[in-house]
Amino acid sequence: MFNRVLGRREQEDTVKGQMRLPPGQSLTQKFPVLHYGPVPRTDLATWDLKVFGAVEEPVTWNWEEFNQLPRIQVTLDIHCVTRWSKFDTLWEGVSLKALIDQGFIKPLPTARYVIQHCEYGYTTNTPLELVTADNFLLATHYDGKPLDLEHGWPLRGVIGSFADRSENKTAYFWKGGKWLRGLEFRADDQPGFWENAGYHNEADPWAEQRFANRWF
Ligand SMILES: Nc1nc2c(c(=O)[nH]1)N[C@H]1C(S)=C(S)[C@@H](COP(=O)(O)O)O[C@H]1N2
Ligand SMILES: [Mo]
Repeated sequence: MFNRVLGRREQEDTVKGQMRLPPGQSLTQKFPVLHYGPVPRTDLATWDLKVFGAVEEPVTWNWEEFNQLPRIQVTLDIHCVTRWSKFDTLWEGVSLKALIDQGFIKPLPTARYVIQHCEYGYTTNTPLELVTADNFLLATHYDGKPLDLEHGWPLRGVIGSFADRSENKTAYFWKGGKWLRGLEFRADDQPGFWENAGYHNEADPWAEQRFANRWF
């Protein structure tokens, strides 16, 4: 009798009670698509991911090579700056932390930031400690299936919170680049697309860091 799908509002009250709803956000049961510009048509035969900058040796993986890297699944709550949050989203892909721990990527001691480079020149900047935590993933799959084209197929960055908030540092979802093609390690920070457009550089949803205050 009670095993019907919960309504949006009931679900929202539940996650609110669990302290999982950041201030100013509301729960969505859908999966909105948000990006600037067109959706790229990627050919897996020519796709690659380049790791460069402040690393001991630059690395380039083609699609086949990328798929041989160690894989994990992560369940995250994701928070978009446009005020929707989506809970218990299941992602599968490659952990940047694992790639570094296992010596696939060797950052120089000077590396402090990672710039995600995407198709058509979209970039977003992330501190190294944020993208080497367990709540950041280089994702190929959402909910058990390859990413939809518009959600970043074949590869995207994903950042979110764990349900128990064990990993406190997180960022709004724009800090996960869709159609990812490069990871640039840097000693100095370099604002990305939305960060240059007036969005907050750190973008912590728990602190409601939506916009860079100086503009308002
Ligand atoms: N390449 C690229 N990645 C991007 C964006 C973009 O414009 N281009 N927008 C970001 C923003 S603002 C959000 S909220 C998420 C949305 O991901 P979704 O469309 O899968 O919900 O992608 C992020 N990654
Ligand atoms: Mo966004």
